[in-house]
Order: sequence, then structure tokens, then C-alpha cells
Amino acid sequence: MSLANFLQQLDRLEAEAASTLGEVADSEALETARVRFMGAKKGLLKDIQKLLGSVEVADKPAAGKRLNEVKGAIQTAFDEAKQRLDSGTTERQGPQPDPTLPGTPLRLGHLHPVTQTIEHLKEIMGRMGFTTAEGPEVEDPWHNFVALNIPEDHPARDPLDNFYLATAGATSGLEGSRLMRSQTSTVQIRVMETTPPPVRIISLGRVYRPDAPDATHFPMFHQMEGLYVATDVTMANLKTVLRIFANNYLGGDVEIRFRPSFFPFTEPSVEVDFLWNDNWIEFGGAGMVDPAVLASVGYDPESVSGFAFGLGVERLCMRRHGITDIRDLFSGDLRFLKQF
Ligand code: FA5
Repeated sequence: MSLANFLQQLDRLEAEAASTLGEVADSEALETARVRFMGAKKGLLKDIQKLLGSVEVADKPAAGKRLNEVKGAIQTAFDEAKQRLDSGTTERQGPQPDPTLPGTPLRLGHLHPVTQTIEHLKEIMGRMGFTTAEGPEVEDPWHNFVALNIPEDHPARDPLDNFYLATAGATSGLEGSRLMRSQTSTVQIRVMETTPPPVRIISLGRVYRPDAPDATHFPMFHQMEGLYVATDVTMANLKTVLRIFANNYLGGDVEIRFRPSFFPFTEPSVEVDFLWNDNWIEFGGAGMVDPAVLASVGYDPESVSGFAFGLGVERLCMRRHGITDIRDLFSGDLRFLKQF
């Protein structure tokens, strides 16, 4: 073999080894490269070394010298690659990332305005000694109606006014069926069934009604139920608690009014309104717990009395934040939600 040919093969090997070893990204690739270039039996260096025997005797010193140089260069490239991997820097050739460039900002979310309202309401009522109770959203007619003094033939039980769920094995009319609760008053019953008086609770959660959506109605909305049963609870206590609540949540100057009304489970009953843009808007119903309800959960109506209320959470949230359409709250539009 001619000296020129031999040296050309060495140059090619040196270049290939430098680029391969300069780019290995893990120890597995490093080992593959080691075997390929420096392997004792089948390595490429070994192959070239074998060709040295066919170089002219006169050219051997020059060929041997260059062979040793290339061996050394490959060993150095291998050592550098190993050191780079050991120290954890996998710096590659070519353009390097600039660590001083500003990063991509994280987009921080926040709680939905209705959830924020719920937390705020819990905090205000908590300061008046009301603890939080919970109940299921899928209810039976006993808790949604019967125990609340709403008999089977009452219009509030109409299938057109409720989301009934199909129930296998339902026997007598709607009695065996289940429904999405239409009010949080169900939780009054669940709490009184399991707790002897006195009770002082609120319950916040979703309720469902087939109401056509408009600016103040949505088929799914939230209510805050309140219940206080003890000895000698009067209508004056109810009005005081609701006034303190409204002043705290809506501001000291909010005007509220109590309007005589009817609910099967309270007697007497009122509707509670606040003034908004020269209009009275209803934000809840309330009243003294009907003695029949106290009896249905095993309380003695002769020795305890109580008040209850149920307020629309969205309407409170809207009034506080100046939101004019309840549908905006559930549109999922981040441009709207980001404002709160
Ligand atoms: C009730 O649901 C009674 N359970 C309240 C109650 C509790 C009375 C305890 C007495 C004692 P009403 O149907 O009026 O009452 O609803 C209460 C509030 O829920 C309303 O004042 C209103 O603020 C809100 N609300 C009712 N329907 C909707 C709706 N479709 N979308 C948004 N909010 C609603």
C-alpha cells in the first residue's frame, strides 16, 4: 500500500472518530464508539494497523508516526467524551441554548368566581358560628320533598319542574325514583335526622332545575342553605343573621327587604330581595322551620324552634361583582373569568 493511501485512511478515521465521540449523548453510545474505533480485535484502528505491514519499508517510520498520532487523538477524544458524560454536561456541537433568555411565563390560574364566592360565604357565616354540612346531589323524594312537607300531589314535584333519573324497579309513581336535588333544603333534613338539636349549619352546593337560561336563571346553580334550630329561635334572629350576612358580603349600604311568601317547609315564609339598579332582585327564600318538618325528623316542635334560608349563590356573586348575566359565569370564556 502506498504511503499516501495509508495516510488518507488515517485522516478519515481520525475525522470520523472526532465527530462521533464529540456527539455521544450517553454511556451506551460511548461504549459503541469505543468498540468501533478502539476495539482490540475488530476496531478500525486495529484494521489500519494491520495494513502497516504492506507499506514500503522506507515509508514505515512516517506511517508509524502518523498512526501513533491518530491513536493518541482518538484516545483523547474518548477521554473527553467520557468526562463530559460523567460531569453531566451533554453539550453538543453547534448552536448552544442561551440560558440568559427570558423563559416562557407560567400561566397561573385561579378559582372560579362562584367557588371564590362559596369560600367567602363560608367565612362570613363561620364567624357567626355556622359550620358547613354536605349532602348528595342525587336525592330521593323523601329528602327533596316528603320530609320538607311537600306531598305527592304538590306541583313542585312535577316532572316538568325536576330532573328525575330513570330508576329500575320504581313502583309507585315518582315515589321510588331519584332526582337531581332541586334545592339544598334536602341537607336540612339530612342534618336533623342525624344530629340532635341545637344545630347551626350552612350547606353550599349545586342544585338542578329545568329552568330556561336567561340573565338571572340557569338550569344548574348553587345555593347556600342555612339552618338554626335551638330553644327560643325567632324570626328576629333570622332577620338579624340575614342582615349581618348581607352587610358583610355586599357592603354596609346594601338595601334588603323581606317579602311575605310561601314555602311548604317554613311558616311564616319570606322572600329576601336586594336592590340592584333600581330593581328588587330576589336572592333567597327563608322562614321559620315548619313544626311538621321538625316532627318528620323526630324533633319535638314544642321544645325547639328554628329558622332556615336558601340563597342563590350566583345572584350574590353577580351583585357583588356587577355581573349582569348569569350565563357569563358558565360560558367557560377565559376573557370573562380572568377578571375575577
Ligand atoms: C328555595 O329553593 C328554597 N329551598 C329556599 C328556602 C330555604 C326557603 C329554606 C325557606 C327555607 P327558591 O326556589 O326561591 O327557594 O330559590 C332560592 C334562590 O335560588 C332564589 O331566590 C334565587 O336566588 C336562586 N335561584 C332559583 N332558581 C334559580 C335559577 N334557575 N338560576 C339561578 N338562581 C336561581
